[in-house]
Amino acid sequence: MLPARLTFAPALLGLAVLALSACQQQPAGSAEATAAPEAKPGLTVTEGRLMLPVVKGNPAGIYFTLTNTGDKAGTLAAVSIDGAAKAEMHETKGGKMSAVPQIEVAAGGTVRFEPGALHVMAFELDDKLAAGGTAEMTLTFADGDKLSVPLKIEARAAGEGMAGGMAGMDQGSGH
Ligand SMILES: [Cu+2]
Repeated sequence: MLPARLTFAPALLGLAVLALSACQQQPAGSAEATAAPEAKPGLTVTEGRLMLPVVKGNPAGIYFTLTNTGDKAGTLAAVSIDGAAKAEMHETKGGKMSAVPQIEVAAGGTVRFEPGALHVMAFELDDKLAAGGTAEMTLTFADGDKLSVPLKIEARAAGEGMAGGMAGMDQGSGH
């Protein structure tokens, strides 16, 4: 009887410790779930950056990679930038830039927004958008789902390799 009790007690203690840690984990897990309400399942944004214009008052270029790891296609319908009055999806082709109303990201597919190609432009920038900081970008999908991510704000250096693509953009945005 005595040896049985001795081995039973540590087992009970172990159960109590397990129950305690389970209780502690639950609130942390649910807080995490509510902290990111604007996350679309299966869709992620990486390498998000906002390139400030060389000339103040010109639009900024926004570049990122949108990846769909889900099994359903997603249709990106609108982009907004916290700190910009307006943002549009554009595509540069043959030196000309035109607005793109929506972009489909196939299941398992990737869409790149990059200089001289598909990109986002943001207009009427707030002064709070400064190089070295971050700006929040919100993507709105055709089904109403949203995805918010931070963009790294960068200043464009004169004579940068992407200058050719940017020149086309500046030209197009002039009218
Ligand atoms: Cu553009």
